Amino acid sequence: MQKEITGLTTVHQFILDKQKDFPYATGELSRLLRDIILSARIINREVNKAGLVDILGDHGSTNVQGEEVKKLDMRANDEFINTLRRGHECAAVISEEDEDINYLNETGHYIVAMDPLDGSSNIDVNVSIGTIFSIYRRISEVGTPITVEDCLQPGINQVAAGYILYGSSTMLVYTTGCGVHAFTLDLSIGEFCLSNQGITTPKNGKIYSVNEGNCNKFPEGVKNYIKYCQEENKEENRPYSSRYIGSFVADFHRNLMKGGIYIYPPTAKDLNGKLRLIYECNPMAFLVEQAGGRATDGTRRIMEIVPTSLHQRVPVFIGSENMVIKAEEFVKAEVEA
Ligand code: AHM
Ligand code: MG
Repeated sequence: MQKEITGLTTVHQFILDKQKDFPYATGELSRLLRDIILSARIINREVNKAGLVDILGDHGSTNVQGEEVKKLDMRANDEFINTLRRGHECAAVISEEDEDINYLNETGHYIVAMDPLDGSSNIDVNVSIGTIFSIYRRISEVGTPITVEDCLQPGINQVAAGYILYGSSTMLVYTTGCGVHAFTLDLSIGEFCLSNQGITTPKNGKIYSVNEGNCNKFPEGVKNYIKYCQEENKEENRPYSSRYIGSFVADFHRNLMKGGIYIYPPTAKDLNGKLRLIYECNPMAFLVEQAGGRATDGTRRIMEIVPTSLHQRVPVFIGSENMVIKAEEFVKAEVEA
């Protein structure tokens, strides 16, 4: 269960306190997190202005200063990369928005992977969106050029991961492998303040999240699991509730806190589903496992899959442990039938 919180702790105080537990820590990871948090605060400001788009100028149009107005997801991408470039700890950034690796500082120790603004189809309609990030230590020697292998590491190599949810309030949720902690942005002081320490997700939930509009294109095992979720069974608390925002960060966050399963399965059109292994699935898998949950592609642990390309997609079943195990049983039953 979550620990009780006394007083106000900012995310920076919290990170520094945690760093003291590791006497050999150099502070570089803390500085990297600080840069990510700074970018998040700037993006939060932009996201909050999204409704003013008609006044400020639409995407692709020219604003009052004569500059072309960029899409918000591209602006978020630029913001993160520029801040990380100035910070020196980051050797390279890989992003859902960029085809290739962004090479920053050869002397940096870390690779940052990110989806700068996930669920961006929701921006124009004022629905929650999010930023997802994860951090890897480079494999190649510091001071030499970053290699593709540095960027294609399995999720088990992540040293930190997290997301920022731009919702009814703005929250930062992250892990460095010692539990999952959440911070809420207090706009009056401009700081993320500790709101949930040591989050654990329920082993069983009552929510399933999947785009049911695609159901006809799902594998039989997934269709059967959805039917199971909808069946009447008092002892097992079914039927479950269906909740799907279409913003991975928001759907994931709700399920993390309340218990539930999020599925983006293979479809007849996209055998690997839609979500990206490196930018979306690995960070969430790290978080959910740290909170006591589970993440697989139906058969394999997400974090053990070795990526073969930067933008690789993967089916994902993620959330409360027992719900994911049950969904896997349905997937397996189809394979064996
Ligand atoms: P995006 O990275 O282009 O925003 O796409 C990812 C989003 C997720 O946030 C969301 O869960 C999913 O796509 C929704 O997809 P769909 O509309 O196919 O259900
Ligand atoms: Mg995305």
